[in-house]
Amino acid sequence: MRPELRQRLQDEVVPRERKPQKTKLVAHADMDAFFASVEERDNPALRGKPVIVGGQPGTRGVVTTANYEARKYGIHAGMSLTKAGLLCPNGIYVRTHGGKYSWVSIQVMAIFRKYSPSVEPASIDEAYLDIASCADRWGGPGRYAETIRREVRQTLGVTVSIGVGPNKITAKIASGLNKPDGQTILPLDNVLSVLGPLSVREIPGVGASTEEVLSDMGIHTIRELADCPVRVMQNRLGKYGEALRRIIRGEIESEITPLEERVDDKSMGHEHTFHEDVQNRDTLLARLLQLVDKATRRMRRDKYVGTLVILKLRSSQFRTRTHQRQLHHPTSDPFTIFRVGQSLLDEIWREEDGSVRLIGVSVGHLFRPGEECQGLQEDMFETPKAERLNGLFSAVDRLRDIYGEHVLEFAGGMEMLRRAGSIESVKH
Ligand code: TTP
Ligand code: MG
Repeated sequence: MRPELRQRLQDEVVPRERKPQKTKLVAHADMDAFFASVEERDNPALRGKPVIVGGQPGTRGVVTTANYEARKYGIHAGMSLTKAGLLCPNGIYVRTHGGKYSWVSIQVMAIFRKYSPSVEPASIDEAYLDIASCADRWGGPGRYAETIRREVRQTLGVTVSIGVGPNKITAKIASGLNKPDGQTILPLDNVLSVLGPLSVREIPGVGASTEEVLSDMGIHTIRELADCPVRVMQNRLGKYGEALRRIIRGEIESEITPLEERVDDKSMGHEHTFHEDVQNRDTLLARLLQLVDKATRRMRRDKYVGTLVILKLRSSQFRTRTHQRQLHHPTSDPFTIFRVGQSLLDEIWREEDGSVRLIGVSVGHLFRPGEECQGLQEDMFETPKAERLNGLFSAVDRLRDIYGEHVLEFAGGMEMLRRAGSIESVKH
């Protein structure tokens, strides 16, 4: 986060308890079609039309978000602008205005802080609020959520959906059930009455491979997962499986870590100045991969995950540009971070822009995941894959401890260098 933004944010923050606290009641608030809603707010001519944020169709780059109108055409975040253009040729395509969304995000978080002693921003447009001690003051969680939603709508002209549950995961599922501009309050004594019929894929962190393991076990719905005997769960999915089952039954409390208590802006990153300025995308990507590898190695060592990727480029004329993206889930996975770095690079640089003197990448908003979320963020429930990758990374880290950093390089990076014909240019 830029220092001035952080300062503005901290100015809004009332001094509060320093220790992360466990809470029995969590609200998850997530803005609706966030970037697109801000664009619609600022240009009423867009309202009611399919709005796609990211850039012009046919250009390199991806959709960052689409409003609900555009989603009817099958457009979603991450889709290439070329494909979006084919699916919805009459859509309104707007470029991404990152600074504007960051400012709205700061204002939204400031509203949340008026309503909770402990607010944990989870990405640019979502936060967890500890509401155990304050919901009753507003007449219970339902009224409480309505009050916050009204204030956000009236003050900022955009809408937010809210879910309330006994922990972060259940609250996050709930916030998605009545989107856009809705709310869902899970009954604390029986969360399964609402969550039970949903597919296990609705659980944040459960991806295709965990779904496959669960499906093998005859488990498709959240209720079937919750009803599965602990032993069976432990056998198939280890401690993650056991935690998953308990969380979904509402048996595990969450820790809410306010921004000011995160290690946050002590981001971890690396940069490299080329011996000769570089104008080849593959060479830049190969170097990016190595830098990501180094940064994530430090993150793994110190057990950090982060939610912000920042790419820095300096041109041969010493013009420096940085570009950043909030991630959806905290991660230290080099492949995810590299992919985001790559798309940032593609958004701000073209070969015809000239040569690059320096490239850097860092991961910000660092924190150590709380106990209950360990393994639940990102795709950690992709256990077979995650365990394999974790095993692989720790073996690689050990070899590097012994033989030095360059004993092993990512094959992808080597391949890109070969393609670029510049394998020599990055020798250390
Ligand atoms: P989301 O909360 O996932 O999406 P959303 O707010 O657009 O829509 P909704 O919550 O109603 O489903 O993401 C928040 C913002 O983050 C989104 O508006 C744009 C940005 N974003 C990206 O830049 N890239 C991505 O791949 C995604 C998923 C989101
Ligand atoms: Mg959102």
